[in-house]
Amino acid sequence: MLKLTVLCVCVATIYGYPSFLSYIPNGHMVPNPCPGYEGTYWTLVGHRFPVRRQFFQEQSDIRKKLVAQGLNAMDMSVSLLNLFGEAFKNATFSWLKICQEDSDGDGLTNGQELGDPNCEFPAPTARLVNPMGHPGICDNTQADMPNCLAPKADICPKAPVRNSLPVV
Ligand SMILES: [Ca+2]
Repeated sequence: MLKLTVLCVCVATIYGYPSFLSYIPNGHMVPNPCPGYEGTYWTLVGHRFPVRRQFFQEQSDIRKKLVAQGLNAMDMSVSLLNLFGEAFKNATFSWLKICQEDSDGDGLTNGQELGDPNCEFPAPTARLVNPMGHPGICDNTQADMPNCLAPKADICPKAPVRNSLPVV
């Protein structure tokens, strides 16, 4: 049982490791499109959670639920990936295999969303532009999204609580 637990932690941690961001264009500057998170980045692009703190909290919560139900915790890492992360994993972490896909169904290719519209990354001559969206969340503001697979309402974490100054 101890070996299984260690393996589960390793698998989940590997998929959350930031080095995967270097496998995709502009991986460190993907905007967080969720309400209340304006101006921040989704630092774990392939995951359902934008930052490591939320990732590890969710990982811990899922582990506790699975253990309480007597279930196998091996499914934990899969459930923490978003649609883009699943596609990336299924493509054996090859950007060029999924660049032309629209993982979240919002009408923009993954390449358009991450600033590699011509799918040239990781070539040194790749002409990258700033990312225009998140490849795992429907955030196309230029068109309707009838084929959306990942609506913000289902993906976005709760808006952070802002500290406010007392009214004097
Ligand atoms: Ca998107």
